[in-house]
Amino acid sequence: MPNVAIVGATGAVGQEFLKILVERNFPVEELRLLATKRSAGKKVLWQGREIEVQETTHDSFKGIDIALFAGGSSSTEFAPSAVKSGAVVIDNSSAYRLDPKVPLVVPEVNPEDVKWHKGIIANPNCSTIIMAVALKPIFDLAGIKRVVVSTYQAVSGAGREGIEELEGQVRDWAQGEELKSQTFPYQIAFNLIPRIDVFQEGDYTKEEWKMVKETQKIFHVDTMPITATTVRVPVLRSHSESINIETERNVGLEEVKAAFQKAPGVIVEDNPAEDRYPMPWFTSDTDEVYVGRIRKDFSIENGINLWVVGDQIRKGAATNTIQIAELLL
Ligand code: 11C
Repeated sequence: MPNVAIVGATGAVGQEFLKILVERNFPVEELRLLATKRSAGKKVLWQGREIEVQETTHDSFKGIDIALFAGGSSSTEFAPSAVKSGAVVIDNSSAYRLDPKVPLVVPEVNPEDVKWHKGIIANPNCSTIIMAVALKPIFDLAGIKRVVVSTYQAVSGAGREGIEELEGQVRDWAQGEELKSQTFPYQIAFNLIPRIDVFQEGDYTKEEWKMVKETQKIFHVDTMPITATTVRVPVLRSHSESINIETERNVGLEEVKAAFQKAPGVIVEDNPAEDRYPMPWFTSDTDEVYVGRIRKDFSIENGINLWVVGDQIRKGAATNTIQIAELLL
Protein backbone atom coordinates (compact mmCIF):
# COMPACT_ATOMS: atom_id res chain seq x y z
CA MET A 1 0.00 0.00 0.00
CA PRO A 2 1.33 3.49 -0.80
CA ASN A 3 2.56 6.03 1.72
CA VAL A 4 0.58 9.21 1.12
CA ALA A 5 1.32 12.81 2.13
CA ILE A 6 -1.18 15.65 2.11
CA VAL A 7 0.35 19.10 1.79
CA GLY A 8 -2.04 21.78 3.04
CA ALA A 9 -3.80 19.22 5.22
CA THR A 10 -5.67 21.73 7.38
CA GLY A 11 -7.28 23.80 4.58
CA ALA A 12 -10.66 23.25 2.92
CA VAL A 13 -9.30 20.98 0.16
CA GLY A 14 -6.87 19.19 2.51
CA GLN A 15 -9.67 18.33 4.92
CA GLU A 16 -11.76 17.01 2.04
CA PHE A 17 -8.88 14.72 0.99
CA LEU A 18 -9.09 13.05 4.42
CA LYS A 19 -12.79 12.27 3.96
CA ILE A 20 -12.54 11.15 0.34
CA LEU A 21 -9.61 8.78 0.97
CA VAL A 22 -11.86 6.93 3.41
CA GLU A 23 -15.03 7.10 1.29
CA ARG A 24 -13.28 5.71 -1.77
CA ASN A 25 -11.38 3.09 0.22
CA PHE A 26 -8.08 4.41 -1.08
CA PRO A 27 -5.31 2.13 0.22
CA VAL A 28 -2.96 4.04 2.55
CA GLU A 29 -0.03 2.62 4.49
CA GLU A 30 1.24 5.81 6.15
CA LEU A 31 -0.67 9.10 5.96
CA ARG A 32 1.59 12.11 6.56
CA LEU A 33 -0.16 15.43 7.14
CA LEU A 34 1.82 18.53 6.23
CA ALA A 35 0.93 22.19 6.54
CA THR A 36 2.43 25.57 7.34
CA LYS A 37 4.21 26.22 10.63
CA ARG A 38 1.02 27.83 11.97
CA SER A 39 -0.88 24.52 11.84
CA ALA A 40 2.02 22.24 12.83
CA GLY A 41 1.36 20.30 16.04
CA LYS A 42 -2.41 20.01 15.51
CA LYS A 43 -3.69 16.47 16.02
CA VAL A 44 -6.05 14.87 13.53
CA LEU A 45 -7.98 11.66 14.12
CA TRP A 46 -8.19 9.67 10.88
CA GLN A 47 -9.29 6.04 10.63
CA GLY A 48 -8.55 5.44 14.30
CA ARG A 49 -5.04 6.85 13.94
CA GLU A 50 -3.99 10.06 15.70
CA ILE A 51 -1.80 11.96 13.25
CA GLU A 52 0.14 15.07 14.18
CA VAL A 53 0.33 17.74 11.49
CA GLN A 54 3.95 18.54 10.63
CA GLU A 55 5.41 21.66 9.09
CA THR A 56 6.21 21.08 5.39
CA THR A 57 9.95 21.16 4.71
CA HIS A 58 12.12 19.94 1.85
CA ASP A 59 12.78 16.77 3.90
CA SER A 60 9.11 15.96 4.53
CA PHE A 61 8.74 13.47 1.69
CA LYS A 62 11.15 10.62 2.57
CA GLY A 63 9.39 7.32 1.87
CA ILE A 64 6.29 8.99 0.40
CA ASP A 65 4.86 7.45 -2.78
CA ILE A 66 2.05 9.90 -3.54
CA ALA A 67 1.95 13.55 -2.42
CA LEU A 68 -1.39 15.31 -2.73
CA PHE A 69 -0.86 19.08 -2.79
CA ALA A 70 -3.99 21.03 -1.87
CA GLY A 71 -2.86 24.13 -3.77
CA GLY A 72 -1.28 27.51 -3.09
CA SER A 73 2.31 28.64 -3.05
CA SER A 74 3.61 25.52 -1.26
CA SER A 75 3.50 23.70 -4.61
CA THR A 76 6.30 25.58 -6.30
CA GLU A 77 8.29 25.55 -3.08
CA PHE A 78 7.96 21.87 -2.18
CA ALA A 79 6.73 19.83 -5.18
CA PRO A 80 10.26 19.56 -6.69
CA SER A 81 11.60 18.21 -3.35
CA ALA A 82 8.77 15.68 -3.20
CA VAL A 83 9.60 14.48 -6.72
CA LYS A 84 13.32 14.30 -5.85
CA SER A 85 12.40 12.07 -2.90
CA GLY A 86 10.63 9.69 -5.30
CA ALA A 87 7.01 10.74 -4.76
CA VAL A 88 4.49 11.39 -7.51
CA VAL A 89 2.93 14.80 -6.88
CA ILE A 90 -0.68 15.54 -7.76
CA ASP A 91 -0.92 19.29 -7.57
CA ASN A 92 -3.97 21.49 -7.15
CA SER A 93 -2.21 24.80 -7.72
CA SER A 94 -2.04 26.55 -11.08
CA ALA A 95 1.78 26.47 -11.07
CA TYR A 96 2.36 23.50 -13.42
CA ARG A 97 -0.91 23.21 -15.31
CA LEU A 98 0.23 24.72 -18.58
CA ASP A 99 3.74 23.27 -18.44
CA PRO A 100 4.02 21.02 -21.52
CA LYS A 101 6.00 18.48 -19.48
CA VAL A 102 3.15 18.11 -16.96
CA PRO A 103 -0.09 16.24 -17.72
CA LEU A 104 -3.30 18.08 -16.77
CA VAL A 105 -5.93 15.48 -16.05
CA VAL A 106 -9.67 15.10 -15.65
CA PRO A 107 -10.14 11.32 -15.33
CA GLU A 108 -13.46 11.34 -17.23
CA VAL A 109 -11.81 13.14 -20.16
CA ASN A 110 -8.09 12.32 -20.58
CA PRO A 111 -7.10 9.54 -18.12
CA GLU A 112 -4.43 8.29 -20.55
CA ASP A 113 -2.37 11.45 -19.95
CA VAL A 114 -1.45 10.18 -16.48
CA LYS A 115 0.92 7.71 -18.16
CA TRP A 116 3.47 10.27 -19.40
CA HIS A 117 4.02 12.11 -16.11
CA LYS A 118 7.54 12.86 -14.99
CA GLY A 119 6.78 13.22 -11.30
CA ILE A 120 4.08 15.89 -11.30
CA ILE A 121 0.47 15.62 -12.48
CA ALA A 122 -1.61 18.79 -12.38
CA ASN A 123 -5.21 18.97 -11.26
CA PRO A 124 -7.13 21.60 -13.26
CA ASN A 125 -8.92 24.65 -11.92
CA CYS A 126 -12.31 23.84 -10.38
CA SER A 127 -14.49 25.63 -12.93
CA THR A 128 -12.43 24.03 -15.73
CA ILE A 129 -12.94 20.52 -14.35
CA ILE A 130 -16.70 20.97 -14.02
CA MET A 131 -16.99 22.30 -17.58
CA ALA A 132 -14.67 19.62 -19.03
CA VAL A 133 -16.76 16.77 -17.61
CA ALA A 134 -19.87 18.29 -19.23
CA LEU A 135 -18.18 19.03 -22.57
CA LYS A 136 -16.73 15.52 -23.00
CA PRO A 137 -19.94 13.69 -24.09
CA ILE A 138 -20.71 16.43 -26.63
CA PHE A 139 -17.10 16.52 -27.85
CA ASP A 140 -17.24 12.76 -28.52
CA LEU A 141 -20.73 12.87 -30.02
CA ALA A 142 -20.63 15.87 -32.33
CA GLY A 143 -17.28 17.68 -32.07
CA ILE A 144 -17.02 21.16 -30.60
CA LYS A 145 -16.59 24.28 -32.72
CA ARG A 146 -16.94 26.96 -30.02
CA VAL A 147 -17.83 27.33 -26.33
CA VAL A 148 -19.25 30.38 -24.54
CA VAL A 149 -19.35 29.95 -20.76
CA SER A 150 -20.44 32.14 -17.86
CA THR A 151 -19.75 30.93 -14.34
CA TYR A 152 -21.45 31.49 -11.00
CA GLN A 153 -18.66 30.50 -8.60
CA ALA A 154 -19.02 29.70 -4.93
CA VAL A 155 -16.99 31.42 -2.22
CA SER A 156 -15.26 28.11 -1.38
CA GLY A 157 -13.07 28.79 -4.43
CA ALA A 158 -11.27 31.25 -2.17
CA GLY A 159 -10.75 28.54 0.47
CA ARG A 160 -11.88 28.44 4.06
CA GLU A 161 -11.49 32.24 4.30
CA GLY A 162 -13.99 32.70 1.47
CA ILE A 163 -16.61 30.60 3.23
CA GLU A 164 -15.99 32.37 6.54
CA GLU A 165 -16.27 35.79 4.86
CA LEU A 166 -19.70 35.06 3.35
CA GLU A 167 -21.00 33.52 6.58
CA GLY A 168 -19.61 36.43 8.61
CA GLN A 169 -21.16 39.04 6.32
CA VAL A 170 -24.58 37.38 6.44
CA ARG A 171 -24.38 37.25 10.25
CA ASP A 172 -23.24 40.90 10.48
CA TRP A 173 -26.00 42.02 8.09
CA ALA A 174 -28.65 40.22 10.19
CA GLN A 175 -27.33 42.01 13.27
CA GLY A 176 -27.32 45.41 11.53
CA GLU A 177 -23.53 45.64 11.66
CA GLU A 178 -21.13 46.96 9.05
CA LEU A 179 -19.90 44.26 6.63
CA LYS A 180 -16.15 43.66 6.38
CA SER A 181 -14.45 42.40 3.18
CA GLN A 182 -10.93 40.97 3.27
CA THR A 183 -10.85 37.95 0.99
CA PHE A 184 -13.03 39.41 -1.76
CA PRO A 185 -12.58 42.90 -3.24
CA TYR A 186 -16.18 43.89 -2.42
CA GLN A 187 -19.00 42.69 -0.20
CA ILE A 188 -20.06 39.24 -1.46
CA ALA A 189 -23.23 38.81 0.65
CA PHE A 190 -26.27 39.80 -1.49
CA ASN A 191 -23.90 40.72 -4.32
CA LEU A 192 -22.06 39.33 -7.39
CA ILE A 193 -18.44 40.12 -8.26
CA PRO A 194 -17.58 39.72 -11.96
CA ARG A 195 -13.84 39.43 -11.31
CA ILE A 196 -12.13 36.27 -10.03
CA ASP A 197 -8.35 36.49 -9.66
CA VAL A 198 -6.31 39.21 -11.38
CA PHE A 199 -6.98 40.98 -14.66
CA GLN A 200 -4.77 39.82 -17.52
CA GLU A 201 -4.49 40.06 -21.31
CA GLY A 202 -7.48 41.59 -23.10
CA ASP A 203 -9.07 42.56 -19.74
CA TYR A 204 -9.95 38.91 -19.12
CA THR A 205 -9.24 37.59 -15.63
CA LYS A 206 -6.77 34.83 -14.84
CA GLU A 207 -9.72 32.58 -13.95
CA GLU A 208 -11.20 33.19 -17.42
CA TRP A 209 -7.91 32.38 -19.14
CA LYS A 210 -7.60 29.21 -17.03
CA MET A 211 -10.95 28.03 -18.39
CA VAL A 212 -9.77 28.64 -21.95
CA LYS A 213 -6.19 27.35 -21.87
CA GLU A 214 -6.64 24.45 -19.46
CA THR A 215 -9.67 23.12 -21.36
CA GLN A 216 -7.76 23.26 -24.64
CA LYS A 217 -4.89 21.30 -23.05
CA ILE A 218 -7.16 18.67 -21.48
CA PHE A 219 -8.92 18.05 -24.82
CA HIS A 220 -5.67 18.28 -26.82
CA VAL A 221 -7.24 20.90 -29.10
CA ASP A 222 -5.19 24.10 -28.91
CA THR A 223 -7.49 25.82 -31.34
CA MET A 224 -10.89 25.14 -29.71
CA PRO A 225 -12.40 28.65 -29.38
CA ILE A 226 -13.64 29.21 -25.84
CA THR A 227 -14.67 32.46 -24.21
CA ALA A 228 -15.46 32.80 -20.51
CA THR A 229 -16.90 35.27 -18.03
CA THR A 230 -16.32 34.20 -14.44
CA VAL A 231 -18.38 35.59 -11.58
CA ARG A 232 -18.24 35.12 -7.81
CA VAL A 233 -21.67 34.58 -6.26
CA PRO A 234 -22.84 34.30 -2.64
CA VAL A 235 -23.07 30.50 -2.70
CA LEU A 236 -21.10 28.33 -0.29
CA ARG A 237 -19.47 25.50 -2.22
CA SER A 238 -20.84 24.51 -5.64
CA HIS A 239 -19.91 26.26 -8.86
CA SER A 240 -22.59 26.69 -11.55
CA GLU A 241 -21.96 27.33 -15.23
CA SER A 242 -24.11 28.40 -18.16
CA ILE A 243 -22.48 26.76 -21.18
CA ASN A 244 -23.31 27.44 -24.81
CA ILE A 245 -21.76 24.98 -27.25
CA GLU A 246 -21.62 25.18 -31.03
CA THR A 247 -21.05 21.67 -32.35
CA GLU A 248 -19.29 20.58 -35.54
CA ARG A 249 -22.10 18.17 -36.47
CA ASN A 250 -25.83 18.69 -36.12
CA VAL A 251 -27.25 16.45 -33.37
CA GLY A 252 -30.72 15.93 -32.00
CA LEU A 253 -31.53 16.78 -28.43
CA GLU A 254 -32.41 13.15 -27.67
CA GLU A 255 -28.93 12.04 -28.79
CA VAL A 256 -27.37 14.71 -26.58
CA LYS A 257 -29.43 13.66 -23.56
CA ALA A 258 -28.62 9.99 -24.16
CA ALA A 259 -24.90 10.84 -24.30
CA PHE A 260 -25.14 12.63 -20.94
CA GLN A 261 -27.08 9.70 -19.43
CA LYS A 262 -24.17 7.39 -20.29
CA ALA A 263 -21.36 9.80 -19.40
CA PRO A 264 -19.15 8.89 -16.43
CA GLY A 265 -19.27 11.34 -13.55
CA VAL A 266 -22.43 13.05 -14.86
CA ILE A 267 -25.91 13.12 -13.35
CA VAL A 268 -28.64 14.44 -15.62
CA GLU A 269 -31.16 16.49 -13.70
CA ASP A 270 -33.41 17.90 -16.36
CA ASN A 271 -37.17 17.80 -16.19
CA PRO A 272 -38.90 21.11 -16.90
CA ALA A 273 -42.33 19.51 -16.40
CA GLU A 274 -41.42 18.79 -12.78
CA ASP A 275 -39.34 21.94 -12.31
CA ARG A 276 -36.12 19.92 -11.98
CA TYR A 277 -32.66 21.34 -12.73
CA PRO A 278 -29.37 21.33 -10.82
CA MET A 279 -28.84 23.89 -8.07
CA PRO A 280 -25.71 24.55 -6.02
CA TRP A 281 -27.34 24.13 -2.61
CA PHE A 282 -28.35 20.56 -3.47
CA THR A 283 -25.18 19.43 -5.25
CA SER A 284 -22.88 20.33 -2.38
CA ASP A 285 -20.93 17.47 -0.77
CA THR A 286 -21.32 15.25 -3.82
CA ASP A 287 -18.78 14.07 -6.38
CA GLU A 288 -20.68 14.27 -9.67
CA VAL A 289 -21.22 17.01 -12.23
CA TYR A 290 -24.92 17.76 -12.67
CA VAL A 291 -26.26 18.71 -16.10
CA GLY A 292 -29.67 20.23 -16.74
CA ARG A 293 -31.60 22.79 -18.82
CA ILE A 294 -30.39 20.85 -21.88
CA ARG A 295 -31.82 22.63 -24.90
CA LYS A 296 -31.19 23.77 -28.46
CA ASP A 297 -29.74 27.20 -29.05
CA PHE A 298 -32.07 28.34 -31.83
CA SER A 299 -29.94 31.38 -32.66
CA ILE A 300 -27.33 29.26 -34.52
CA GLU A 301 -27.43 26.13 -36.65
CA ASN A 302 -25.72 23.63 -34.31
CA GLY A 303 -26.10 25.07 -30.83
CA ILE A 304 -26.74 23.55 -27.41
CA ASN A 305 -27.29 25.27 -24.07
CA LEU A 306 -26.53 23.62 -20.73
CA TRP A 307 -26.69 24.51 -17.06
CA VAL A 308 -23.97 22.65 -15.18
CA VAL A 309 -23.30 22.48 -11.43
CA GLY A 310 -20.63 20.72 -9.37
CA ASP A 311 -19.17 20.86 -5.87
CA GLN A 312 -16.07 23.04 -6.06
CA ILE A 313 -14.16 21.45 -3.17
CA ARG A 314 -14.99 17.89 -4.23
CA LYS A 315 -15.10 17.32 -8.02
CA GLY A 316 -13.52 20.73 -8.55
CA ALA A 317 -10.51 19.82 -6.42
CA ALA A 318 -10.18 16.95 -3.92
CA THR A 319 -12.21 14.22 -5.66
CA ASN A 320 -10.56 14.83 -9.02
CA THR A 321 -7.13 14.65 -7.36
CA ILE A 322 -7.89 11.34 -5.67
CA GLN A 323 -9.35 9.95 -8.91
CA ILE A 324 -5.99 10.78 -10.51
CA ALA A 325 -4.22 8.96 -7.66
CA GLU A 326 -6.48 5.96 -8.33
CA LEU A 327 -5.37 5.97 -11.97
CA LEU A 328 -1.76 5.87 -10.74
CA LEU A 329 -2.47 2.79 -8.64
C1 11C B 1 -12.08 30.14 -7.56
N1 11C B 1 -11.33 28.70 -9.34
O1 11C B 1 -13.22 29.68 -7.64
C2 11C B 1 -10.91 29.44 -8.20
C3 11C B 1 -10.22 28.63 -7.15
O2 11C B 1 -6.49 27.70 -9.85
O3 11C B 1 -7.08 26.13 -8.51
C4 11C B 1 -9.20 27.65 -7.64
C5 11C B 1 -7.94 28.30 -8.12
C6 11C B 1 -7.11 27.32 -8.87
O4 11C B 1 -11.82 31.14 -6.92
